[in-house]
Amino acid sequence: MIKDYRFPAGFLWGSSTSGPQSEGIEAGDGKGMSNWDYWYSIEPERFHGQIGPEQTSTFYKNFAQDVDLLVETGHTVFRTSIQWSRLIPQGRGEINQPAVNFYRQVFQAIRERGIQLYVNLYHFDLPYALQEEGGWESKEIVWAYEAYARTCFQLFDDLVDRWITFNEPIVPVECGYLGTCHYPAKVDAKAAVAVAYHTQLASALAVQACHAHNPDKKIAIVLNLTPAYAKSQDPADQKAARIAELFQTRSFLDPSLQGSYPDELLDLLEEYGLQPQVTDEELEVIARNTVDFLGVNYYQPLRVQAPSLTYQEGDQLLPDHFFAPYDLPGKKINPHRGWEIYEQGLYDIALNLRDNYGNPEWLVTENGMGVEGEETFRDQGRIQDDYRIDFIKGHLKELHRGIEAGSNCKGYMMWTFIDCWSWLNAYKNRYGFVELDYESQERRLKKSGLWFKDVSRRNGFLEEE
Ligand code: BGP
Repeated sequence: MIKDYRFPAGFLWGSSTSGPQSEGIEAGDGKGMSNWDYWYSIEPERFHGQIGPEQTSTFYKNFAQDVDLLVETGHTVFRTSIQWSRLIPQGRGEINQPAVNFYRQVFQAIRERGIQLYVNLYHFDLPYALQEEGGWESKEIVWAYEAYARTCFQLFDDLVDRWITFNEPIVPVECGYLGTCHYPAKVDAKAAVAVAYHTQLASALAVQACHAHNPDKKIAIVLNLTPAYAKSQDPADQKAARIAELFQTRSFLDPSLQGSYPDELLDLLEEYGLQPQVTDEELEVIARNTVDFLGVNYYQPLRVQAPSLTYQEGDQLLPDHFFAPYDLPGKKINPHRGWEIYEQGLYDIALNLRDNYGNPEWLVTENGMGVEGEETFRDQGRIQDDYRIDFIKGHLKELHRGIEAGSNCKGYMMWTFIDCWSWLNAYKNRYGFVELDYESQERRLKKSGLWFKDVSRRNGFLEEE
């Protein structure tokens, strides 16, 4: 039997990228140093192949050609981000005029093709000058971010369909303050909590500023909603999953959508002496400025079990004291990235939003498959990435099921339209609908790019089942 996976009228099809992963740095472009640029300058060996953030997929130079590729791959929506360090090189104060020209040209080019444009203000990239002042550990950065957000609304609001405050704000918390794969790569739970709180406050201030600038404009936050699945029904495993979800998901989801933090999370912070410094006014700002819609990035589930580590007074507090990873036997996996593939996670997210968060409007803002050595799949000049098509299809089927069950999802954006630079992994894993020949900078459509155009045109796909 052939099943028609058709999506609701007006459903948006596209992809996401970020400024720091796509633009690159050109001589004379006036860009200031970001935390990534700085980290690469002092520890290039941390970056795969020692390829740093200045050598990304050269969107700064080639955006006109890349925007054509958006059309060729059926985009009706596209998300990118402004680099704070490009627009305001020192984080505060002077604006870099070439950056204004660049972003206006890019945004105009996208809109002229009838593609909806979602612009994110922050994708893991802080101007280094602000990092030196303490980065997100310092509340001062919140006000600097608010001023930056206001500047963006003033300069670009006429060209932007929808705004986004932050991409995956829990990631810099986890990776930069509880782990070591983002700068400043230190492990300090109290600092991690302060960073998370300051980011949430900054997000709410940007929502407020966006609406003050243009009451009709919608603004979201993008969260990696990784559902936490317990190893078993055992109460200790169940508790571990609940706490993992509190830390990794609900710490931003609840304040962003409902305006307040879960009591259980606040109790835990108090129990371990981790509370950040908050004022009633700040909590009021968070309460009053929830987002208009939500972006959801989904790659993999989080499988957890009861922790094996017990916290002793004086220990460095770690997530491992609350939950331990659980390796599900026989799981489906993308071996290149080491991430489990669990399509049903998207359905579970859809229902969680429907049932526990008042069924807000949301979009999938990232989902994708990074593969190493894709050139081995080249046949007659084109990368035949059937694995990527299967990956997307599998997730779209679960999304379709969630939408049929009433969840309010309005679009799907893949990560990403062209192979791009990826933080510490640089160009190891390729994600694009379009192949980037790193040496020649030549762009070539992959099979998935052609397939996606067809999906977008027919607003879904047919599948023999
Ligand atoms: C998300 C980020 C993206 C992108 C993607 C793929 O978490 O928002 O910036 O990088 O993951 O992950 P990676 O690049 O680490 O393979």
